[in-house]
Amino acid sequence: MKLINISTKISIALFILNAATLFAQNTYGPVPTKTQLAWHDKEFYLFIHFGPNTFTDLEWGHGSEDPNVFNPTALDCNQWARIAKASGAKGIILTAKHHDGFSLWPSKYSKHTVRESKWLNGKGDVVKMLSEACKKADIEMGVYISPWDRNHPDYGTPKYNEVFIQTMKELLTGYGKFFELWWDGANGEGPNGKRQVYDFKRFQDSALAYQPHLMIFSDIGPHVRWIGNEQGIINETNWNLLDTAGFKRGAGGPPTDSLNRGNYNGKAWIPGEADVSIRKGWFYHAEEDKTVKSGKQLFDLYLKNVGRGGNFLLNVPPNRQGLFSPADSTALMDFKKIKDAAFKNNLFKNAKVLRTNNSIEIHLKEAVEINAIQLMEAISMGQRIVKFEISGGNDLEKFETFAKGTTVGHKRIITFSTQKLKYFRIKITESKATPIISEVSGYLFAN
Ligand code: FUL
Repeated sequence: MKLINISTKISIALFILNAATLFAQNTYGPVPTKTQLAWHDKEFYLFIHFGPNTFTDLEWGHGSEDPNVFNPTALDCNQWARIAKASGAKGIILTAKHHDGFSLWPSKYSKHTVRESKWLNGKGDVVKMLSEACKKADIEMGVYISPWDRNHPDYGTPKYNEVFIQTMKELLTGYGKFFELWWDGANGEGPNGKRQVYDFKRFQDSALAYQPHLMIFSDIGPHVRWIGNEQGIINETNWNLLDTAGFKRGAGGPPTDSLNRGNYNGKAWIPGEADVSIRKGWFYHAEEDKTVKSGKQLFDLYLKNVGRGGNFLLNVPPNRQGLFSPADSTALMDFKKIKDAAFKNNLFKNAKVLRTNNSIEIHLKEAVEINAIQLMEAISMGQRIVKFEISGGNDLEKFETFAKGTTVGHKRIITFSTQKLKYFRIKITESKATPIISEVSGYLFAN
């Protein structure tokens, strides 16, 4: 095997690919847009479920709640944004309107909003407060607007589609730039006992006319897909590709297994986003304080979503004061600490790197203890790698395979029992086209 020494002593990350190699390649299959590439880089951001349910202890409000139940005593969006930023989250997606139809901003198109509540004498606007707080904390913001509305009198009639478009317009044109728009697939009955026939085509065209760089999330994208469960776990094999023909949002969506893995030959680039709550429910319920996931559990989840090429959308619901609870903030800070410690020391930092067409060798000066390797694929060129194997040794003649994986995509973090090794080989054993790995790094995660 002919090995080419392409670099020695590269600090921080190890770029296997040089620009010349990249430019000599054509893209393969569907590729991400620039907006999608930027979205992949965000990796981790928070979800906030907040509204009347926080005060009634429901998960799905009926839409008939007295707006006065919404009365946070010390709401502070700066606290949410500060903690989000400190946890490493790149943004916050807020449930501006959940299925109960209650709008967290004083919408002209509804009579069930913060304006009708006692909170701040009806002068409050959570969307405005959060958008200002996110700007201040230098993170981005997104909105969840539920098409299902259990309050609106027009729901269940064609008129509601127009109401929904105007509602979106108000939000998307009145509060600055949002990075993501979240459409839940739920389509239940409204106050008239009727279900809505959603005009998603118009919804989508309108939303993109108001904000062309929005990433729209739903079961079938068009830009981000649900990963088929609410546990935050993506399949080890994760294609950023999906076939959506014949499928709808909500019931009628692609099988959950397809959402969880993507489609090998999918026609569109629609990467997966893993949503999960830090506690049992999506909304805050005091009796669920004991269900808050630990920093370690959050890190394990991170390995199963970001570590499998998707993004991590972690729900942290504010309590009745309108604040993140201490248990949730502590878990977020622990998560940040564990994650920072895990990736602090790239063991391949000063390695000698050699490559052939389908493998990369990492030669260290001395053996290191290692239990994790992170790979990144140059996804702007298309997702190509189907399978890889990692072997190593302390003698160049004697390599043993100790880990195997399938897809790589934006990021693949592969963990294994601790090995003490000097030489490593990452071999791409199956690829749709010339594999292009953009980064390899090695770590010793604490147990
Ligand atoms: C679901 C909703 O029905 C839940 O209430 C929650 O908003 C979750 C993120 O999506 O489908």
